[in-house]
Amino acid sequence: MNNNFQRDIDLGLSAQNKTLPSKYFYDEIGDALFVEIMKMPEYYLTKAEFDIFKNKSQELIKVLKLNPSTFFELVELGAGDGTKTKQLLKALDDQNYNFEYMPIDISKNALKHLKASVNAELPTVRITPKQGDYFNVLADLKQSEHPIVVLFLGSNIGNLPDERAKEFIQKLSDNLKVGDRVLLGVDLIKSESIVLPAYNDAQGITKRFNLNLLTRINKELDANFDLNSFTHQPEYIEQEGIARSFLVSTKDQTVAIRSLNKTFTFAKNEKIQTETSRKYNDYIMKGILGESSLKIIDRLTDSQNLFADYILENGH
Ligand code: AVJ
Repeated sequence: MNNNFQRDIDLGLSAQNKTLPSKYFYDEIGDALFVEIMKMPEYYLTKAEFDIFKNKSQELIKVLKLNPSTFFELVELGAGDGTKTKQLLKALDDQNYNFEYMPIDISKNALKHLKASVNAELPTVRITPKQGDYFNVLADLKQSEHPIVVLFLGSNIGNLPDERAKEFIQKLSDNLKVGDRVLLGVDLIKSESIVLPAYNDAQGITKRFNLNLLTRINKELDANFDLNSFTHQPEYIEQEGIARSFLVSTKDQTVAIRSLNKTFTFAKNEKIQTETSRKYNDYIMKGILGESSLKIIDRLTDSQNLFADYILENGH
């Protein structure tokens, strides 16, 4: 990881338009800050998807075409804290559906915490965490004849540029059998007045989350970024439906990254892009599904129409 980290930071900061990959937000501090972001009143995404899972669990079960007597694997990509998923697990468990819940994550620690909380709250739900790469675990599961329902929630796919998202969908469908289903949660395109505050909460948690990337580079690559000389700047273009986060240099400055034996110069007002958060509509979703065999069979939204859970089925 550290070698990749070092290489990716070097590449991103050496480019004409500087970038840093958003996947590196999530060290221990970043994980905790993201939990705080989800509690911010401006961050509507988590609340909206929770609304669907809490108030439309019966509809979810229906559109996923689940059968109480046919065993299935409920696979979740990314462990999270399970707040949303537990609503669905509870509804399935109450109605005696025959299934096993299988969260997949790279982090052993995240899986350990999730298993403990599911065991405590829903002791009759079978949970088998799988540590590893999403696609390796799915490739293993493809060997079994049980139907699979994949959950990929939280608009996590939105961090991928459209071309990468398309590749992700293609790989996902390659690792599923005919008839397997996917529940893909995405944020919907809406006005700037709602989206921008979600990435610029009044308490400044998102700002700390963004700046933590520089703290992480300082710690792990022995660098000397001055956190007071960069500001957090989110932008959103409603016509394209993409929110982007930047760190902006507030002055002409030079930063040394000792583990790279290099210095990087930043002009006053120069931007480093740290994140892309794509928003969707049916047209964009269809474009991303592209030539893959995953097809939209339904879509549920929250009561305010902020967020959508697309139900996809894998064809031939
Ligand atoms: C977890 C990728 C869905 O893009 O909204 C939250 C991460 N970044 N605030 C998003 C995030 C800044 C989030 N996702």
